Parts: sequence; C-alpha cells; structure tokens
Amino acid sequence: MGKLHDVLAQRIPRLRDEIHALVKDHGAAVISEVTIAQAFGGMRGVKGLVCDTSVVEAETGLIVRGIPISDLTQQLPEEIFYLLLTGELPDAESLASLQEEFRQRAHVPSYVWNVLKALPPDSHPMTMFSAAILAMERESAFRKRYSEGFHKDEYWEATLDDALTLLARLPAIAAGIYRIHTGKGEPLPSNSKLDWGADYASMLGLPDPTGDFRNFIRLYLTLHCDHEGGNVSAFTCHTVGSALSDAFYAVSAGMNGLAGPLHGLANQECLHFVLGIREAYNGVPTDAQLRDYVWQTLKDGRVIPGYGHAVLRVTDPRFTAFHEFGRRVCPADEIFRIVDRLFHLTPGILKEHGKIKDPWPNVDAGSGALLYLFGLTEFDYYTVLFGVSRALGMCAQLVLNRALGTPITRPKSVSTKWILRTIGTLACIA
Ligand code: NMX
Ligand code: MLT
Repeated sequence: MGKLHDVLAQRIPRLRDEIHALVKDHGAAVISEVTIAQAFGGMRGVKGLVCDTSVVEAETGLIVRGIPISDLTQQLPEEIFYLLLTGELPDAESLASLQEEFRQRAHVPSYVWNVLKALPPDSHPMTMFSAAILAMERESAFRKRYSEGFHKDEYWEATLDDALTLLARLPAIAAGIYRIHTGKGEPLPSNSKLDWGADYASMLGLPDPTGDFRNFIRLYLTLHCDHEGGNVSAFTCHTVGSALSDAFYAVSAGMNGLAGPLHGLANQECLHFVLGIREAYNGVPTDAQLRDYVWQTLKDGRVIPGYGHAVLRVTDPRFTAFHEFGRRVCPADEIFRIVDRLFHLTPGILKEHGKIKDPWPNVDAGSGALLYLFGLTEFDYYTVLFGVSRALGMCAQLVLNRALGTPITRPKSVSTKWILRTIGTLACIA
C-alpha cells in the first residue's frame, strides 16, 4: 500500500495516545443527557458517538475535517477520501499514488458479474449494489488475517487494504449495475487514464459531448462523501464494523440503510415527485398550482421528498452546490425550473404546515433533476450514485475506528415498564 498507508502509519500512534489520554483524564465528564422523548424519538440530538471525519452542524451543514463542503466542490472524490482519513488534502504526489492504488485494484472479478446477472431482473439497483459488495467479502484481507491470528494494532491496515479494494472497484460495479439493470448492454471497461469520478461517468455509457456530465459526477461523488457518524448508513456501517465484521460486510450493511426512502432513496423519490408535477400540469406549473400540489401531498399524509433533516436547520449546502451547477448548466430546463420553484415555495408551506423542524431542502432535492437532464433518466438507480460516494466516508470511518480500537457498539436499551417505573420514582422525589 502506498503513501496514504505511510501517512496513516505515522499519525495513528499519536492519535491513539491522544484519545487514550483524553479518556483517562476526562472520561467521567458528561457531554449529553437522554430524555424519554429522545429514547422514543430515534435518539435525535443524543451525543453518544465520536466521528472525526466530518461534522454536521444545524446552521452550517457538512464540514469535512474543518473545511465547509461548499469550499470543496472543485476537489476530486479521491482527494476527499484522503482528506477524510488524514485531515489534509493530498499534494500532487500523494493524489497520484492513491489514484494508482485504485487503478491497480480496479479489476472486477467475473464472479461479481455472475452474481449480479443471476439476480431477478426486477431487483432494485441498491439490492444489486449491496449484494455485489457482500459477494466480494470472500476476498477480505481483514477476514483472512484475523483467521490466521494478527495483532489488533494492525487491524486498521487490513481494513485499509479492504477499503482500497472496495473503493477501487465500486465505479465499475455501479456502472455495470446501471447497464445490466437498464438493459443497455454489457458493463463497459474502465479507462485507466481517467480519475475515479470521470471513469465512473464514462462507464455509465451516456453521451457527454461537453464534459459537463463527468464534472457533474465528480461533484456528486464529492458532495455525498460523508455526513458525520449518526446518519443511518454511517451508524449502521460503524455498528456492524464494531463487531470486527470486515469492510465488505459493514459497507454492504450501510448500503441497506441508505436504500430507505427517508435516507438515500429520497433522491429517487424526489425526481418521481417532480416528474409527477410536470405530468399533472403538462409542464412547469404556476406558483399557485405548485402550492396546491404540495399542500395536497401533505394532506394525503405523505412527505415532501428532499425537504427536512434530522440535524440541519438551514438549506443544505450540498443542495446549494447542485442548484448553482443547475443554474449554470441548464437554467431553462423544465425539470430544473420545477425544482427551483419548489425551492422557493416549499419551505414557506412546510413552515405553515407546522410539523417539520427543518423546512429547507436537503441534498436530495435537486440532484435528480440534473441526472435526468444528462440522460440518466432511470431514477431507481440514483441511490447507487449516492452509495458510491458515501462508501468513501464509511470506509474512512471504519479504518479510523479500527486504528483506535473502538470497542463493539452496545448501548443499553430499557423497557417501557422500566421508563414508567423510573418516572414514578422521579415523581415521588419531586
Ligand atoms: N414533508 C412532510 N412532513 C415532514 C417532512 C417532509 N419532508 N419531514 C418531516 N415531516 C414531518 C414528519 O413526518 C413528522 O411528522 P409526525 O410528527 O406526524 O410524525 C414531523 O414532520 C417532524 O419530523 P422532523 O422532526 O422534522 O423530522 P425527522 O428528524 O424525524 O426526520 C427526515 C428527518 C429527513 C427523515 C424527514 O424530514 C423526512 O422524512 N424528509 C423527507 C425524506 C427525505 O428527504 N429524506 C432525505 C434525508 C437526507 N438523506 O439523503 O438522507
Ligand atoms: C446524509 O447525507 O447522510 C443525510 O443528509 C442524512 C443524515 O445526515 O441524517
């Protein structure tokens, strides 16, 4: 393994010492409390996890290693992976070394294609994606070395080995899934002259005369890279990895969480919603019609996909980055205009509706419109794109957790009876 490994090998001992000292000296300090509402409410706001790859604050959105995501939009996804892991953007030599590492590991073995082609044709692309990742578990360096018996200080190295193999293959696997699922033909070969994102774009096989599509895919892969540790996919991946299940098991599990409509699948739901509006009004509706449509959706007891967030309380900066890209590339496009009008009207309606805590658009509200414009119209595929990118964050978090020897995740649950008894006791004390 190249320079990335060496940089980590140099830093990890100091990192271990720092965390060890922190826990030894301040381990008893309280950083969070849990209310009954939080215990029943998805642990919202409970601070019980540590994640150093990125943070998400309510008023700022995603910050990767101290850098707001809006300042990273020109960076390649490979650079982001290096940043997530080391805390620094790579210099030219380190980037070239990581890209070479990916190239050397990029070949997808034929058994993976056999697995994908054997799945029923109506399998969802996320099922295919997760299954492909899981199928490759047989190649795990971590599992092999663990079964031989190896020192726990070396766990992170075998995890990095697995992460690099997995990430190197994901663009080809994901693009192949697109071609198999849509019946467009055999998977296309990788082009070793291209960077990770551009190669993915080219293997999808869509026309890209201006180069805008490959730029968009690079942006897409950068923007979705990580979202701290508590979102469903990261938390799932972390929990599975904490049992020392290797990266293939853990990332596949994370993808299954990403496949839910309240999480990553919202991007396909969003485009579905926007296309429904276009069909209902035979084009871009007036603001009054759009207001009616959104209100009717709420009255029908359905969510407005792409709006709301468990942590954010402002427009997601990732949405803003996509929106700016759309304004530059396709301001007159019908679908983009509907997304744009929704952005102007929906927050006000959701505020008036009065339930949602965050009425602003999240990352999923606008990306589908742009994919559609570039000819990627099969929107049940969109979450796979999200997954390719999010694998960067999942893998970085896994490597760091193995480096720090983070123990198995095992919070304590309580029964409703226990809570009722505890309230009774508290009431007596009051
Ligand atoms: N449209 C309508 N109602 C909503 C929406 C929405 N977009 N978002 C939340 N609500 C409702 C929610 O159903 C709940 O209603 P009730 O009390 O009847 O159960 C109420 O507002 C309070 O929910 P919040 O506390 O604001 O949201 P929560 O933190 O529980 O959930 C989401 C966050 C993101 C799951 C939620 O906002 C949602 O379902 N949004 C739509 C789906 C979506 O865009 N998901 C993508 C998230 C980003 N990602 O990529 O993962
Ligand atoms: C994400 O990118 O993971 C989503 O915005 C969901 C989240 O952070 O909870």
